[in-house]
Parts: sequence; structure tokens; C-alpha cells
Amino acid sequence: MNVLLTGFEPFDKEALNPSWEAVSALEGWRCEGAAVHARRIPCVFGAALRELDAAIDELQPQLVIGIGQAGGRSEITPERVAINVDDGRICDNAGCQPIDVPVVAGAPAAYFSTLPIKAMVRDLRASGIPAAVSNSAGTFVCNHLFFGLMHRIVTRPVAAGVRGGFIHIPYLPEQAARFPGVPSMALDTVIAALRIAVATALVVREDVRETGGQLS
Ligand code: PCA
Repeated sequence: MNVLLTGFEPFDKEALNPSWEAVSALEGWRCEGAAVHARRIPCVFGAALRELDAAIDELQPQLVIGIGQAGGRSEITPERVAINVDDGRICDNAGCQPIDVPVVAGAPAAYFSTLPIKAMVRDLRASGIPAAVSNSAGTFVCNHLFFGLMHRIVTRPVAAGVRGGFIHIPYLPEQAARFPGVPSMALDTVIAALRIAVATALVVREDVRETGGQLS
């Protein structure tokens, strides 16, 4: 049994991306009898999904979790929903800035994560790691990858039955030091969080019923 974790290359003038720093540390880790594999994804619309396809074809994973940087967030945030729109506030790493185009033309407006996001948040908090459900993965390359993943799970035989979703993580301290007042999380804590998230995703088949809602 294979688990695929993806992290992104740096973007937006950053020298590193905490998602790849954390995910790459878990390459080769074994969890609940599964082998964990890390793959680095370009921060480029379209190319990100081609890299995802190659990894899924190669590994035939049963669980896929995309990880991405969400600068400004203070917690580990499993995403609830991927939406079918690309709307770049900035250019991707290939200089493209799609505005209001679908990730997949003709596909549904949105897909829900099939990870036990509430149980993940519960287990992270119980381990002393700040976490919360997020109800928007944005409209940049992370949401693009997340939506593309969930669409493949529904439409492609090679991905049928895969459990999939996405988790955004805060800046590392060395990134946040350039933006006074912005929160961060140490790399060791992020790595510990991903271990918990993977273990929970492998063990919990049915999510728990706990609020993860927001008023606005
Ligand atoms: N974060 C960006 C794209 C890559 C990443 O790590 C996002 O949230 O869309």
C-alpha cells in the first residue's frame, strides 16, 4: 500500500516552500503498513497536474494528500473543498495568471475532500498542534492541484477508490521573520503534524461529527 504526499516548489519570491521541506522529510516513512512517498510539484497551472498524474501512474497510491504553503495562516488546515476555478492573484512560476477559468472544463463546481478532516484536526489538537478545518483552499495552484486530484479520483480508473485531499500549512519561522507579525510554525512541528494526519487518514474510515464551520 502506497501513500503519496506532494509538496510544492517555492513561489512568490520565496527561497523555500515549507510544504516540500516537510513532505520530503517523510519520504520512505512507513505508517500503518503503508509506504509513504514524497513528490515535488511545480507551482505552475497545468504542469502541476501532469506531475500529479505521473506520480499516481507510478505509485498507484491508495491515499494522496497534497500539502501547500498558506502564508499568514497560524494552524495546520485540512481543506474541506476544492472549487473548479483558477483565479491567480499572482503569476505562477511559469508567468501565467489565469483569471476565472475552470480547472477542468465541464467538471462539477466543487469536490469535497475524502479525508477525515475533522478527525485530523481532533488528533492534531490532542497532540498539541494548532489545527482547524479550512473551508477554502483559495483559487491558486494549490486549489488547482486539489481539484484536479479529486476529479481524477472520480473519473480515472487508475485513481478509483483513492482517498484524497489537501492540507495547507503556515510559513516556517525563517519566512515569517521577514513579515513582522505574521505567524509561523517550526518545521519539526509541521512534520509531526503530517505524520499524525497520514496516520489518521489511514485509520479513520468515517469522519467524526464535530464542528469545523465558520460564520463567514
Ligand atoms: N501554496 C500556493 C501554491 C503553492 C503553495 O505551496 C497556494 O496556496 O495555492
